[in-house]
Amino acid sequence: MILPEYQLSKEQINRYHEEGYLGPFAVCPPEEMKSILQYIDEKVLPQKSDTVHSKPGDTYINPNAQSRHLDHRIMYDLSTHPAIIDRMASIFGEDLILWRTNLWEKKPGDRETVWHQDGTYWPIEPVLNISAWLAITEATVENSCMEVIPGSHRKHIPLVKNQNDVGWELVPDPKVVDIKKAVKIELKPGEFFLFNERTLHYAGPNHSQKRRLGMAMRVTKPFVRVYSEKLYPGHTCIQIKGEDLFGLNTMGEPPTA
Ligand SMILES: O=C(O)CCC(=O)C(=O)O
Repeated sequence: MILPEYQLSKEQINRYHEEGYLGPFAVCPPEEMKSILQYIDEKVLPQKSDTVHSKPGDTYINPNAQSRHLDHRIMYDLSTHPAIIDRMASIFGEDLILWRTNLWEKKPGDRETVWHQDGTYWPIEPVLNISAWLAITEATVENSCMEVIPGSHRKHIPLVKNQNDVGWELVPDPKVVDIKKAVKIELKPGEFFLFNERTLHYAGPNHSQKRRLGMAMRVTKPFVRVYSEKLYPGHTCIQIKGEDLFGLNTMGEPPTA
């Protein structure tokens, strides 16, 4: 069941399909993100774990920032807030699997996240996903808000060798990426937007003195095979809505604490 306040209209669903993204929406008012930020800083990001690894292509991501909804209830509850999940269900239907989350931190002076299409790098088949990018701190043009190219999800951009040294080995051919069409998505803490697995997106360098932290939730359908073992040993998916009639994936339970 979708809560009526989070049900997207037909017009919004059409816009998502036309443009490859939708939002912003809010999970909570900015003040409520303060305690979550404090929790992340104290309990999530500093925690070193041998079982959490980054993957090629994720080399600049703090390994402790991957799928922490699997070991922190607060992160699980945030990732699966009905304001996010019910809007996703308006587009994808009731049966949903959360297969990954990422915390994305940009400290003052940090480099950009290059233009990319997520699905190119992901171990899922078929490549079908809806992401939410949630601002934990404010995300502005100065401190590296996300940018998207509307309609770019319609085609796969061929990959070429990355010419700069920002983490990714292969990137969509910059000659084909029309950045004049980019839309900058500034968000207050607690706001998020939705985007497609092929929507071209980017986040600029952090030119400000303010740190920027966001969290991305990756959600798919039970008929999609998720190669969890390619993320890291012991990684699991979690059924977050509806049912799973396929049994294709390694499933886990939400953390209790
Ligand atoms: O936050 C960022 O810098 C990039 C986020 C991103 O690429 C994603 O969520 O897919």
